Amino acid sequence: MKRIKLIEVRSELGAGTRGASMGPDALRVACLNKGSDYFRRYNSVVTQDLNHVLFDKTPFRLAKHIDAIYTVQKGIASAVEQTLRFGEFPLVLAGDHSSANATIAGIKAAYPHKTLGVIWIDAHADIHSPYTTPSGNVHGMPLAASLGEDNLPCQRNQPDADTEFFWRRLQNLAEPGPKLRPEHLVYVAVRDTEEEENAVIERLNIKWIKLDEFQAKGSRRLVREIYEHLRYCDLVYISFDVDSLDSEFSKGTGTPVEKGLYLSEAENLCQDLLENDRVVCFEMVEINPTLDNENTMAKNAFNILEKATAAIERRLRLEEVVSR
Ligand code: 5AB
Ligand code: MN
Ligand code: MN
Ligand code: MN
Repeated sequence: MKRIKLIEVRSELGAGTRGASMGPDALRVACLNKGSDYFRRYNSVVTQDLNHVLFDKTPFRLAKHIDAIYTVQKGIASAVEQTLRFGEFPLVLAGDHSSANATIAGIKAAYPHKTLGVIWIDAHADIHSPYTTPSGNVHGMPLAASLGEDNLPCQRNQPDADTEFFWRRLQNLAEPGPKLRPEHLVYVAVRDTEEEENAVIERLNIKWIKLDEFQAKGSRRLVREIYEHLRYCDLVYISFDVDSLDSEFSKGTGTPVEKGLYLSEAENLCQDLLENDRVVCFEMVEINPTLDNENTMAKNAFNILEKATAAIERRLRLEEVVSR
């Protein structure tokens, strides 16, 4: 790959709290205040957002605004696909985490015959479906969409036909069928899940690295174990929800959770993970400056982003030397 391309997704339709669509802009403000040239260095593309529909009441109680989310996701998937086809590294900065289903679909569209691994760094498992969701917020569902999983054994809601129609569209975004296999997914720092999620994680035998294990083994060793688990994957995508951080450092996000990653732990983790040359995409999501004080969340996240980006740059330079 030649260079990094930023994909900014200013949508918050999948979140339960308003304001995350300003997350990418909050990162820009953090960058300016730090005197960094980050956002000048990289080309960026902004995908279509439909935040104006938030002023309308959504008829989809079990997947709020799923019709508009589907349109937004088509835009994200195609931006990610184009970027990869152009030989660039898509770095996605998104509002709410429902974007990840589209990012995954975009990667699969660019590489239909390759096996994709996903490393999910989050306080939440995001594996609900309209059949199990406690909130109707689609940012809690992206992995179930990518896995093609409804979790019917744990069903507790009955979505109407229109909701089911759009849910199938999300599951079949870009190309028909599941984009991810459960054995190719790894959770890191996930610590706030519902019973239905625990059951599906167990049924699908998804690898789940909890915080105490991370802290006992350290980033380097765990990263080796993660890639050992993903050894059959040709490509890897890393999804970073800022609520993976301890709530002390993540007040500016919709669903902060205590007992999370420390800032330096997240920096090291992202840096070590991104040194692997199978990683083709990184995503950072869920910064909400309207819930914050002095833009602290974005400042913290921007430091992580700079470390992660530096690791990607080192790799791209190495690849260039090797290919010469
Ligand atoms: B996030 C919850 N499981 O489904 C739900 O922030 C929270 O993208 C989802 O990880 C959090 O509403 C979604 C209770
Ligand atoms: Mn999430
Ligand atoms: Mn989360
Ligand atoms: Mn969140």
